[in-house]
Amino acid sequence: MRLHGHPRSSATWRVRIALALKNLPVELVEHCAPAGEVRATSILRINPQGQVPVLETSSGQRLTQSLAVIEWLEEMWPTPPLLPPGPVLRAQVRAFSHAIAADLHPLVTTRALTRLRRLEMTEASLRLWTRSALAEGLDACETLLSGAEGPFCFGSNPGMADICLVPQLALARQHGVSLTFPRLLAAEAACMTLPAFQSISLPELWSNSP
Ligand SMILES: N[C@@H](CCC(=O)N[C@@H](CS)C(=O)NCC(=O)O)C(=O)O
Repeated sequence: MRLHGHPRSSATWRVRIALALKNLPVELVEHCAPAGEVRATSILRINPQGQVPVLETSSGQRLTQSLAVIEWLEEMWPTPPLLPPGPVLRAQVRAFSHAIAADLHPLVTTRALTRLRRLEMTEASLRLWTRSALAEGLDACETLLSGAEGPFCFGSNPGMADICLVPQLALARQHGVSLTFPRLLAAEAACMTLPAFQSISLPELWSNSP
C-alpha cells in the first residue's frame, strides 16, 4: 500500500497511526505544496478534493477521507480492533471521531485559514479564530468522554477516537491553546506509551506568524 500525505497534515497522521497500530507496512509518498500555495498539484491528479491523505491499496484503488480509510482498514484487518464491540459504544467512538475530523479540524486547516486571509482577516483575528475553534471543539470532546472508561478515550485499548485526538492535541499545542482537559490529556498520555503514536511530530505550522 502507498499513503499519499504530508508530514504537517493531521489527517495523514490519523491514517499513519491506524496503519502502525495494525502493524501494516506502507510506502509514504509526500506531496508538498509549492511556496505560497495550499495544495500540491500532484495531489489533484489522484484526489479530486485535492486533499491528503489518499491511501492507494495494493490493487491500485485510491481511498480518500481519513475516517473512511480507517474504517476500510478495520474491515480488511479487524485485529487489533480500532472500534469497540457493541453498537452504542461504536456509535460513540464514531461521534467523537467526527467531532474532531468533520467539525473541528475543517475550521483550522490551512485551506480555511487561507480563505479567511483572502477576505483580509488580520493575523491577530486568525489566531483568535483558530484558538477559539480548537478550545471549543476540544472542550466538547472532553465532555463527550465524561462517561467513558479509560485509560484510552473509550476503554482499555487505543482506537479510532484516540487516533483522531492525539494529532489534534498536537496541533492545538502548536497554536498555543491552553489545554485544560484532564480526560483528553490522560488518554493522550496512555497513547504516547505506544510506538504507533510516538512517531507523531507535526512541524511548526505558524513559523511565519507574528
Ligand atoms: N476530511 C479530510 C480532511 C483532509 C484535509 O483537510 N487534509 C488537508 C491536510 S490536513 C489538506 O490536504 N489540505 C490541502 C487542501 O485542502 O488543499 C480527511 O479526514 O481526510
